[in-house]
Amino acid sequence: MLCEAVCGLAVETEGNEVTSIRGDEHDPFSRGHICPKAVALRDLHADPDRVREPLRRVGTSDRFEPVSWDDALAEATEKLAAIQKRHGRHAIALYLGNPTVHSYSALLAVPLMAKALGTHARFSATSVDQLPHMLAALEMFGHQLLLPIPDVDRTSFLLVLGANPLVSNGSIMTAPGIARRLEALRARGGRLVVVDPRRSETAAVADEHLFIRPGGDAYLLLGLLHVLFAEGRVALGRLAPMVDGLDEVRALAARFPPARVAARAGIDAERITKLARELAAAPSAVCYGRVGVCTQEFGGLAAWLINVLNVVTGNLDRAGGAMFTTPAADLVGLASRLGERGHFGVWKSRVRGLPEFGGELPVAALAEEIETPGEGQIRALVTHAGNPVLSTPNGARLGRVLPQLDYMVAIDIYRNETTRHAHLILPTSFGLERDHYDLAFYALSVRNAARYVTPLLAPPPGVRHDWQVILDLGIGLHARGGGRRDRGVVWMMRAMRALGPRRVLDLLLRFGPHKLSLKKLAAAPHGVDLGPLEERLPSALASDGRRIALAPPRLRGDVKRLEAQLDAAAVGEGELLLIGRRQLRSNNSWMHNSARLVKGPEACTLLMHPDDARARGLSDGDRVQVRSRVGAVAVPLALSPDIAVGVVSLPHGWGHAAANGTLRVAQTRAGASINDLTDDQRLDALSGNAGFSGLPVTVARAG
Ligand SMILES: Nc1nc2c(c(=O)[nH]1)N[C@H]1C(S)=C(S)[C@@H](COP(=O)(O)OP(=O)(O)OC[C@H]3O[C@@H](n4cnc5c(=O)[nH]c(N)nc54)[C@H](O)[C@@H]3O)O[C@H]1N2
Ligand SMILES: Nc1nc2c(c(=O)[nH]1)N[C@H]1C(S)=C(S)[C@@H](COP(=O)(O)OP(=O)(O)OC[C@H]3O[C@@H](n4cnc5c(=O)[nH]c(N)nc54)[C@H](O)[C@@H]3O)O[C@H]1N2
Ligand SMILES: [Mo]
Repeated sequence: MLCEAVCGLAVETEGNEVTSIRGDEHDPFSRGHICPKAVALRDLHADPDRVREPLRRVGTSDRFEPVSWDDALAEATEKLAAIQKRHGRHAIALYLGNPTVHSYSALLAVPLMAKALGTHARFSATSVDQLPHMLAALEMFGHQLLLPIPDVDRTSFLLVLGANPLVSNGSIMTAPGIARRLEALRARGGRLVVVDPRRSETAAVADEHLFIRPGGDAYLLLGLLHVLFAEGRVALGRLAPMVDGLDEVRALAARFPPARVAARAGIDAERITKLARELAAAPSAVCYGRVGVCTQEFGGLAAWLINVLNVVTGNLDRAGGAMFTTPAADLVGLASRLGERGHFGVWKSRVRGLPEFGGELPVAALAEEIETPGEGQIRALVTHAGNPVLSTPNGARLGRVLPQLDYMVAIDIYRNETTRHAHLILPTSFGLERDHYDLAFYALSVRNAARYVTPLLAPPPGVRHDWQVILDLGIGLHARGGGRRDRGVVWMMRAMRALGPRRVLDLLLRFGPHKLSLKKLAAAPHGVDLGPLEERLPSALASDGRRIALAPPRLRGDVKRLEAQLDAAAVGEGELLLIGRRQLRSNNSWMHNSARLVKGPEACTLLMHPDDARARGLSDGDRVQVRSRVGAVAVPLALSPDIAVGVVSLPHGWGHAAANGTLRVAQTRAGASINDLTDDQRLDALSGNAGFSGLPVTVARAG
């Protein structure tokens, strides 16, 4: 519902109120696991600050007034159609936030609406998150969503780069109760090694933690590959006949001996060599990388090289390695069969020429596309379940330019830092108020599993379901002459509006690999276990000839950029490198209005190593100003030996001071937004993904 771990919940209700939320011990997959975010579902359901009826801005003021759904939808579709008729289809931008992926019905409705809208100005949280993984999958396996999942339950060696599953609960690794799974790994004699610039909660329970310099992962990975090739430890096993490009990778890796990359990675050459040997010697091993390797300047390279490492150690598609799922509702399999694999760079953004990926442009380009006049300028914006002012690089700039839009519609449950700029807020049901199936996350899961739940609570009377609002916008826009003339899409939107996405889900399950149905799932309300991951190659590959491209030219070509930085001076005088930090009682930007989650000591603090503090004459608890090229924020300092020297860390999703009266709990715990510091010009130049990690900043006592 709001988390990739898909934990089963045991919820008790009285009338339309939740009286208790616990972990569901009968769920075969999550076995009772739960975290504080799930318990907070009840706070959000009952939150008096939630938007419970459509709101329309009064003139140009900051005030909103209630408006009927009919009037709201008529206004929105008229205005949007008029803008498209006058300025062209691409004058409307669409931004899809992270919770879109957590609702199967929104996930099914959105692509239709996006198609009907027919704009190239599509954006989403993908380009501040997993885009590099998707690019690597597209280039190597032929489909952007063929993402290999670490088989944590069977591996004997888990190498984690840039992920903190003990706090995040696992990402692109749906693994409820991950702490238990990691304990089991170690109990059966396996090893857990975590590579992170901070001794994270996960690093703290690992056999070994290696501090890495932010952005150093691609260097480390090339060093590991160098050793494997140089020492003849490459063993593709049964993958050998499916793999192209091994020689190219060998030639590349030859240029990066550990001694050459060690300083840049911040890890000793001997340790790199030893790590490569350990990986090769383990009965099974898997390298797993997540947000920390994606949101950096070499995210695409790191994501690619992680897959390469798993292939050349023979660990792709083998038990205990990195495997592909067999989901009960297999959207990727279906899309592959229909020839829809994803694409990259087919068009470019107008101002900076950044590449589209899967039909979306990097969100780092959104503000400049609104701000820069000329043909193709963005005039209107529709957001669904997104808060880009707090979640995208240089979000402050976006916050400044949103008021320049001719029109903005936000489909959201809150009036927050982003949606407050809308002309119209369309509120939706949430969480326990709708039926639920984890369409996206069972495809990214460490075991094959399935569970469907019916709604437990009635939504507030003034809201509609996300999918209804999304489809009504698409259908209405089309009726008013906006969007793209595409009868097929309009027909599909009308059919889904009439029959409901539930029917589509049922069909996906029936025709899926496990031949399930909603009826079968209804008989198993705690969910069904469909067994461990299975070998799926080569049949699951979507590439021509079902081959694995180990060295796609685009990825290989980016190594030049990495090499060019190898010897460049990395850090300026007095500068520190900023990284992020996820927190257990926080979920990106939008759960801070739950008193249960935000109580306790201030969470939005800057972590710094005591040596760096001493050098600046700073002490624990000082209020400091953190400054980057684009902005400055003031936050309290927290000293800790757990962060690497030269690195500082600030969590994201905070900065609620602007939510004047509309998020009454969050504003008392406002904090500051790290994305007032992150730079919209600092990207992974290959993929267009945000380059949050390793941002140069200076820190001084706040004046
Ligand atoms: N409680 C909670 N859970 C969440 C979320 C949340 O906000 N709160 N968000 C959800 C979402 S949307 C996602 S995508 C997932 C993310 O899931 P994860 O990726 O597991 O979560 P992060 O905590 O961001 O982990 C990234 C780690 O990378 C490290 N890091 C930073 N820079 C570098 C680098 O250059 N190299 C390396 N090797 N490491 C680096 C950071 O210190 C951090 O420990 O979490 C999800 N779960
Ligand atoms: N510096 C830095 N920035 C980051 C990250 C980082 O690690 N560091 N992490 C990035 C990552 S991984 C992600 S995924 C993005 C997230 O970026 P976004 O998706 O833009 O932001 P969220 O904070 O998830 O905001 C979700 C919005 O959806 C609304 N919402 C919640 N549930 C529903 C629902 O059911 N229906 C509707 N209609 N609305 C709903 C909330 O009110 C909120 O406005 O942030 C990214 N930003
Ligand atoms: Mo994310």
